[in-house]
Amino acid sequence: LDVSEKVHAYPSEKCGVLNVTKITEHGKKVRKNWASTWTVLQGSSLLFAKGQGSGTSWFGGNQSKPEFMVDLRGGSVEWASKEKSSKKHVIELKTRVGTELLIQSEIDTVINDWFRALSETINTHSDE
Ligand code: I3S
Repeated sequence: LDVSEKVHAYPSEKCGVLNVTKITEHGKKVRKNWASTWTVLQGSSLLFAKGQGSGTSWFGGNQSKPEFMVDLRGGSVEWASKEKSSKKHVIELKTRVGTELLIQSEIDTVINDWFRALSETINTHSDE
């Protein structure tokens, strides 16, 4: 399934606006570029669409497709160390293919819920 098919094939378990930046791609460090990002957890996939402030139109049709997707299977999450970011409440997500993302919200309940959801997803799909 490609990304847009996936969106329709599985119900979304969780979605919201988070601050996201990639820090590593295929094991290589990349420059941080924090962006407010509409984030959707769907099955074992995490989908991102940039610049969707409210996010409500995202599922409305083809006008705005996910820009980036990571497979959570075989990945890991942990709270980022101070060396990784000066921001508060930062999750470090590592994927099996060597992509690392930082995911942040100013709202601690929001980021705690995401931490739990991502951890549970990774654990649930750990034997795939
Ligand atoms: O880890 P760094 O390099 O200190 O990350 C900061 C920079 O990416 C900075 O951008 P420029 O170096 O392009 O000006 C960002 O504006 C900061 O937000 C980054 O640090 P935090 O600690 O916010 O992740």
